[in-house]
Amino acid sequence: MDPPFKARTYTTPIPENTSAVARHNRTSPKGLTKRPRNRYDPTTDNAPELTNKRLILMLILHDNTASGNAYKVRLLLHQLGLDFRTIQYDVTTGETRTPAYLAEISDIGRIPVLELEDGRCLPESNAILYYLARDTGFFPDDKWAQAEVMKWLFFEQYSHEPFVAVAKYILTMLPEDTPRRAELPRLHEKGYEALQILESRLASADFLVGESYTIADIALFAYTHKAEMGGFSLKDYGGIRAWINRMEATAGFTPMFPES
Ligand SMILES: N[C@@H](CCC(=O)N[C@@H](CS)C(=O)NCC(=O)O)C(=O)O
Repeated sequence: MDPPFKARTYTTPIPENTSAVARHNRTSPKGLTKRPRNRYDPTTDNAPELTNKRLILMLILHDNTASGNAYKVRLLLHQLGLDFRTIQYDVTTGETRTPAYLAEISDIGRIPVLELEDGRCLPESNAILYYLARDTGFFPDDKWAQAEVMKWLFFEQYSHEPFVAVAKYILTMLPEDTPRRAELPRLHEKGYEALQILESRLASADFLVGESYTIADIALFAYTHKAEMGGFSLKDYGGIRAWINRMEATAGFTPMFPES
């Protein structure tokens, strides 16, 4: 069992007195203010005045360190070698439901959201995986294989995450006496159905699609490898456990809880 997560905010030294940069200087989501979508266009805007520090425009992940959906994106960003910063939100207290968040970051009201350098914000973990992976080795060229990746992404969102992730959420993020514990038997029944489908594939294959590692593996790995936090046992799922070991050996792998 992992230790309880500690929210962290990464801050990068940045110049002051520039509106574009001020938006990057948020260390708390409570500080969000309304802002134009396209924050800085180098072809038309005057460059912000620089101090002795450099202007840093980089990808921002609106994040929560305990979220498997957010971890999918962090893992792929690491494996692609892309620089990014994160802004942390408490997902148990409505920080992603404020009017400012809904207007400025995502009308869906959840993390993860990938904010591009030009200020556009993309929600939905699997859409973000697709956006980042499309022209890379993490997404196949073959049309059939592409559709198979999509199959697993939709499976993850409809048949796996609503059970495996929600059980983890109830057991690790809510108080011990939450009435939501009554949901656990059904979540476990449906979650094990999803794990069995994964096991059927992984008992005889190294990865979910074809012979190689794709974003389908990343999407399913996130909550499957932490299923025990939701009260599931992977003891009888040898194919899944071997796949988890293969995933952890991929180049540029980063764990969900780096401090553990
Ligand atoms: N389908 C979404 C689900 C995202 C999601 O459920 N995010 C949770 C954290 S894992 C959240 O932001 N919860 C806060 C809330 O719903 O207010 C995805 O895959 O990105």
